[in-house]
Amino acid sequence: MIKAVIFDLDGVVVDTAKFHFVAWNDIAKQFGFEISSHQNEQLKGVSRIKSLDLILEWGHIKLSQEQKTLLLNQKNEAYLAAINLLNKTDILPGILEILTYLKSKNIPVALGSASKNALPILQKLGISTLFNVIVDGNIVQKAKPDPEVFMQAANKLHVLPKHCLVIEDAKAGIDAANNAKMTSIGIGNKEILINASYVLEDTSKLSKKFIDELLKN
Ligand code: B16
Ligand code: MG
Repeated sequence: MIKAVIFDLDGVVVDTAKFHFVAWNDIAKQFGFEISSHQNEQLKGVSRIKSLDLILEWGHIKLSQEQKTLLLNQKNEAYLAAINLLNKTDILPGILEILTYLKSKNIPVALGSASKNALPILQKLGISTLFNVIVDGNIVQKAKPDPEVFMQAANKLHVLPKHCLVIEDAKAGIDAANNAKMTSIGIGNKEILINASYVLEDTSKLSKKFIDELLKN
Protein backbone atom coordinates (compact mmCIF):
# COMPACT_ATOMS: atom_id res chain seq x y z
CA MET A 1 0.00 0.00 0.00
CA ILE A 2 1.33 3.41 -0.99
CA LYS A 3 1.36 6.08 1.74
CA ALA A 4 3.79 8.65 0.30
CA VAL A 5 4.94 9.81 -3.10
CA ILE A 6 8.48 10.89 -4.05
CA PHE A 7 8.87 12.92 -7.23
CA ASP A 8 12.05 13.23 -9.22
CA LEU A 9 12.51 16.78 -10.54
CA ASP A 10 14.16 16.94 -13.96
CA GLY A 11 12.05 15.05 -16.47
CA VAL A 12 9.09 14.51 -14.12
CA VAL A 13 8.09 17.88 -12.66
CA VAL A 14 9.73 20.02 -15.34
CA ASP A 15 11.57 19.38 -18.59
CA THR A 16 14.94 20.79 -17.63
CA ALA A 17 16.66 17.77 -19.22
CA LYS A 18 16.80 19.67 -22.53
CA PHE A 19 18.71 22.53 -20.87
CA HIS A 20 21.13 20.12 -19.17
CA PHE A 21 21.71 18.52 -22.58
CA VAL A 22 22.49 21.79 -24.38
CA ALA A 23 24.86 22.91 -21.61
CA TRP A 24 26.71 19.56 -21.54
CA ASN A 25 26.82 19.32 -25.32
CA ASP A 26 28.50 22.74 -25.44
CA ILE A 27 31.18 21.34 -23.12
CA ALA A 28 31.61 18.26 -25.34
CA LYS A 29 31.86 20.48 -28.45
CA GLN A 30 34.80 22.29 -26.86
CA PHE A 31 36.59 18.95 -27.06
CA GLY A 32 35.47 18.30 -30.65
CA PHE A 33 32.59 15.85 -30.20
CA GLU A 34 28.85 15.81 -29.48
CA ILE A 35 26.77 13.84 -27.01
CA SER A 36 24.44 11.31 -28.66
CA SER A 37 20.86 10.84 -27.47
CA HIS A 38 21.83 7.38 -26.17
CA GLN A 39 24.66 8.94 -24.15
CA ASN A 40 22.31 11.69 -22.92
CA GLU A 41 20.04 9.03 -21.39
CA GLN A 42 22.98 8.02 -19.21
CA LEU A 43 23.32 11.59 -17.91
CA LYS A 44 19.73 11.74 -16.67
CA GLY A 45 19.38 11.57 -12.89
CA VAL A 46 23.16 11.48 -12.53
CA SER A 47 25.00 14.10 -10.43
CA ARG A 48 26.82 17.02 -12.05
CA ILE A 49 30.29 15.68 -11.27
CA LYS A 50 29.44 12.15 -12.42
CA SER A 51 27.98 13.59 -15.64
CA LEU A 52 31.24 15.44 -16.38
CA ASP A 53 33.28 12.31 -15.64
CA LEU A 54 31.15 10.32 -18.11
CA ILE A 55 31.53 12.97 -20.82
CA LEU A 56 35.31 13.12 -20.35
CA GLU A 57 35.42 9.32 -20.51
CA TRP A 58 33.44 9.31 -23.79
CA GLY A 59 35.87 11.86 -25.23
CA HIS A 60 38.94 10.01 -23.85
CA ILE A 61 39.94 13.22 -22.08
CA LYS A 62 41.99 13.46 -18.90
CA LEU A 63 41.83 16.69 -16.91
CA SER A 64 43.14 18.00 -13.60
CA GLN A 65 40.74 18.66 -10.73
CA GLU A 66 41.11 22.41 -11.34
CA GLN A 67 40.19 22.10 -15.01
CA LYS A 68 37.18 19.97 -14.06
CA THR A 69 36.00 22.57 -11.54
CA LEU A 70 36.16 25.25 -14.24
CA LEU A 71 34.04 23.13 -16.58
CA LEU A 72 31.52 22.31 -13.83
CA ASN A 73 31.10 26.03 -13.12
CA GLN A 74 30.87 26.85 -16.82
CA LYS A 75 28.17 24.21 -17.32
CA ASN A 76 26.18 25.32 -14.31
CA GLU A 77 26.30 28.99 -15.34
CA ALA A 78 25.03 28.13 -18.83
CA TYR A 79 22.31 25.93 -17.28
CA LEU A 80 21.24 28.63 -14.80
CA ALA A 81 21.00 31.19 -17.61
CA ALA A 82 18.85 28.76 -19.63
CA ILE A 83 16.41 28.06 -16.78
CA ASN A 84 16.18 31.69 -15.65
CA LEU A 85 12.78 32.22 -17.25
CA LEU A 86 11.16 29.01 -15.99
CA ASN A 87 7.66 29.58 -14.63
CA LYS A 88 4.38 27.79 -13.83
CA THR A 89 3.70 27.12 -17.51
CA ASP A 90 6.81 24.88 -17.60
CA ILE A 91 5.38 22.36 -15.12
CA LEU A 92 4.91 19.13 -17.06
CA PRO A 93 1.31 18.13 -17.95
CA GLY A 94 -0.73 16.65 -15.09
CA ILE A 95 1.89 17.22 -12.38
CA LEU A 96 0.29 20.25 -10.71
CA GLU A 97 -3.06 18.41 -10.64
CA ILE A 98 -1.51 15.32 -9.01
CA LEU A 99 0.45 17.39 -6.46
CA THR A 100 -2.70 19.32 -5.53
CA TYR A 101 -4.71 16.09 -5.37
CA LEU A 102 -2.17 14.42 -3.05
CA LYS A 103 -2.18 17.51 -0.82
CA SER A 104 -6.00 17.43 -0.65
CA LYS A 105 -5.76 13.79 0.49
CA ASN A 106 -3.02 14.54 3.04
CA ILE A 107 -0.62 12.15 1.31
CA PRO A 108 2.94 13.21 2.17
CA VAL A 109 5.02 14.25 -0.83
CA ALA A 110 8.79 14.57 -1.24
CA LEU A 111 11.14 15.71 -3.93
CA GLY A 112 14.05 13.33 -4.54
CA SER A 113 16.44 14.94 -6.98
CA ALA A 114 20.14 14.79 -7.82
CA SER A 115 20.08 18.48 -8.69
CA LYS A 116 21.74 21.15 -6.58
CA ASN A 117 19.40 23.65 -8.22
CA ALA A 118 16.19 21.91 -7.10
CA LEU A 119 14.86 24.50 -4.66
CA PRO A 120 15.25 27.57 -6.91
CA ILE A 121 13.62 25.59 -9.74
CA LEU A 122 10.60 24.67 -7.57
CA GLN A 123 10.35 28.31 -6.47
CA LYS A 124 10.37 29.54 -10.09
CA LEU A 125 7.57 27.06 -10.80
CA GLY A 126 5.69 28.32 -7.72
CA ILE A 127 5.23 24.82 -6.23
CA SER A 128 7.88 24.53 -3.48
CA THR A 129 5.17 24.58 -0.77
CA LEU A 130 3.45 21.51 -2.26
CA PHE A 131 6.38 19.36 -1.09
CA ASN A 132 6.58 18.31 2.56
CA VAL A 133 10.23 17.42 2.16
CA ILE A 134 12.95 18.29 -0.34
CA VAL A 135 15.96 16.00 -0.68
CA ASP A 136 18.38 17.22 -3.35
CA GLY A 137 21.96 17.13 -4.58
CA ASN A 138 23.07 19.49 -1.82
CA ILE A 139 22.38 16.96 0.93
CA VAL A 140 22.79 13.60 -0.77
CA GLN A 141 26.26 12.02 -0.71
CA LYS A 142 25.72 9.07 -3.04
CA ALA A 143 24.22 9.63 -6.49
CA LYS A 144 21.40 7.52 -8.01
CA PRO A 145 21.34 4.49 -8.58
CA ASP A 146 22.33 4.49 -4.90
CA PRO A 147 19.05 4.54 -2.93
CA GLU A 148 20.23 7.30 -0.54
CA VAL A 149 18.14 10.12 -2.03
CA PHE A 150 14.89 8.15 -1.74
CA MET A 151 15.78 6.61 1.66
CA GLN A 152 16.42 10.08 3.05
CA ALA A 153 13.07 11.24 1.67
CA ALA A 154 11.25 8.25 3.25
CA ASN A 155 12.97 8.85 6.61
CA LYS A 156 12.11 12.55 6.59
CA LEU A 157 8.49 11.73 5.72
CA HIS A 158 8.42 9.02 8.44
CA VAL A 159 7.10 6.48 5.93
CA LEU A 160 8.58 3.00 5.40
CA PRO A 161 10.29 2.52 1.99
CA LYS A 162 7.85 -0.27 1.04
CA HIS A 163 5.01 2.29 1.32
CA CYS A 164 6.71 4.85 -0.95
CA LEU A 165 6.00 5.43 -4.63
CA VAL A 166 8.80 6.98 -6.71
CA ILE A 167 8.05 8.79 -9.97
CA GLU A 168 11.18 8.93 -12.13
CA ASP A 169 12.27 9.47 -15.73
CA ALA A 170 15.81 8.12 -15.50
CA LYS A 171 17.13 4.56 -15.55
CA ALA A 172 19.49 5.45 -12.69
CA GLY A 173 16.48 6.76 -10.71
CA ILE A 174 14.41 3.60 -11.26
CA ASP A 175 17.41 1.52 -10.18
CA ALA A 176 17.69 3.74 -7.06
CA ALA A 177 13.98 3.16 -6.30
CA ASN A 178 14.44 -0.59 -6.70
CA ASN A 179 17.53 -0.50 -4.48
CA ALA A 180 15.37 1.28 -1.87
CA LYS A 181 12.69 -1.45 -2.29
CA MET A 182 10.10 1.13 -3.34
CA THR A 183 7.36 0.95 -5.98
CA SER A 184 8.13 3.06 -9.04
CA ILE A 185 6.48 4.68 -12.02
CA GLY A 186 8.88 5.29 -14.89
CA ILE A 187 8.04 8.20 -17.16
CA GLY A 188 9.27 7.67 -20.70
CA ASN A 189 10.53 4.82 -22.82
CA LYS A 190 9.52 1.29 -21.70
CA GLU A 191 12.70 -0.24 -23.07
CA ILE A 192 14.92 2.10 -21.09
CA LEU A 193 12.81 2.00 -17.91
CA ILE A 194 12.38 -1.76 -18.05
CA ASN A 195 12.98 -2.21 -14.31
CA ALA A 196 10.17 0.15 -13.21
CA SER A 197 7.04 -1.29 -11.52
CA TYR A 198 4.94 0.66 -14.07
CA VAL A 199 5.86 2.76 -17.10
CA LEU A 200 3.85 5.67 -18.50
CA GLU A 201 4.70 7.35 -21.77
CA ASP A 202 4.56 10.84 -20.29
CA THR A 203 3.32 12.73 -17.22
CA SER A 204 -0.10 13.47 -18.78
CA LYS A 205 -0.89 9.73 -18.32
CA LEU A 206 -0.46 10.08 -14.56
CA SER A 207 -4.16 10.09 -13.71
CA LYS A 208 -5.80 10.49 -10.28
CA LYS A 209 -7.49 7.12 -10.92
CA PHE A 210 -4.13 5.38 -11.36
CA ILE A 211 -2.72 7.03 -8.20
CA ASP A 212 -5.90 6.08 -6.29
CA GLU A 213 -5.44 2.41 -7.27
CA LEU A 214 -1.91 2.46 -5.87
CA LEU A 215 -3.04 4.18 -2.67
CA LYS A 216 -5.71 1.49 -2.18
CA ASN A 217 -3.61 -1.63 -2.86
P1 B16 B 1 22.53 20.05 -11.17
P2 B16 B 1 16.94 14.79 -11.23
C1 B16 B 1 19.33 15.52 -12.17
O1 B16 B 1 18.06 15.85 -11.65
C2 B16 B 1 19.36 15.60 -13.69
O2 B16 B 1 18.52 14.61 -14.24
C3 B16 B 1 20.75 15.39 -14.16
O3 B16 B 1 20.81 15.45 -15.57
C4 B16 B 1 21.65 16.46 -13.54
O4 B16 B 1 23.01 16.28 -13.92
C5 B16 B 1 21.54 16.37 -12.02
O5 B16 B 1 20.19 16.53 -11.63
C6 B16 B 1 22.38 17.42 -11.31
O6 B16 B 1 21.83 18.68 -11.57
O7 B16 B 1 23.65 20.27 -12.11
O8 B16 B 1 21.40 21.05 -11.30
O9 B16 B 1 22.99 19.91 -9.74
O10 B16 B 1 16.49 14.16 -12.50
O11 B16 B 1 17.54 13.85 -10.22
O12 B16 B 1 15.89 15.71 -10.64
MG1 MG C 1 15.02 13.03 -13.71
